[in-house]
Amino acid sequence: MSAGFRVMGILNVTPDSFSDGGHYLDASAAIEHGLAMAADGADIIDVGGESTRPGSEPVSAGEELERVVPVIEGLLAASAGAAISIDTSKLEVAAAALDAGASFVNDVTALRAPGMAELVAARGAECCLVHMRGDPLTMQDDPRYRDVVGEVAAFLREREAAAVAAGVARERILVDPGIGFGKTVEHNLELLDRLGELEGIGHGILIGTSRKSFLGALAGERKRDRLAGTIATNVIALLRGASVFRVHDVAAVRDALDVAAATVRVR
Ligand code: PMM
Repeated sequence: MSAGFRVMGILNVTPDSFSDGGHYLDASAAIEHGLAMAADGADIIDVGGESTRPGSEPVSAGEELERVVPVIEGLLAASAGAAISIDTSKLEVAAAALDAGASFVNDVTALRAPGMAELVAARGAECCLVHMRGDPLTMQDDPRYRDVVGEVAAFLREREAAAVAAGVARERILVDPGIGFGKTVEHNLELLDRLGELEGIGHGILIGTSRKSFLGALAGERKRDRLAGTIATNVIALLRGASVFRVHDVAAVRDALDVAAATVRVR
């Protein structure tokens, strides 16, 4: 896949994930779904054992490990053909996932757990630094910013500097504005529209809009699924410079991005 961008398929192995309703709690069903996403064109499979949706409660490291490790092992044993990412903010979960063969740490707390940045550095893993205001339990309680893009960029620059200071190679770092993580509908839209301003940080940009509630809010009375809004926002993110797209609906988004990328390449 030389399209210049990568699609990251979401594999939430949690009982409370709003998107899969807990269908993938059974490891073999999760592995099957991951393989299907790889066949649909996912370059990376993002395995997560703790929900980070607004209002969700934390789970123990032991519980998270039990959910994700068999799935990572199963995907690699089946030669999924996609890189494996671990979506966690816990050091021991990231370490066990890397031991099992993951090569990417997707941490919505931007490597703030003690030892996390050092672990990513020591293993030579790729990582994503995500902006989140507060924590998942409280992040949607009246979020306010003076300048959402400026504040998100400043946070990401600070976390990037901490990661580099801990020894993470610059080219292994992606940044992500954290759509929905302590943001109103307007904040999310402004971050998407001004996404190009984050290019100044000097890293690839990862974007996660897939099926998020702001898309439902914009659709108002029309209670359809959020796929059309997911595609629209990912295409806009591509045009604004994003290079990794974290989505549930891999085939549809991959097709849309391939067409959009081919179109702008012609210019
Ligand atoms: N969103 C969720 C979880 N992990 N990781 C990154 N890097 N960016 C995101 O926007 C992001 C994430 C929450 O969505 P989900 O419950 O559908 O996984």
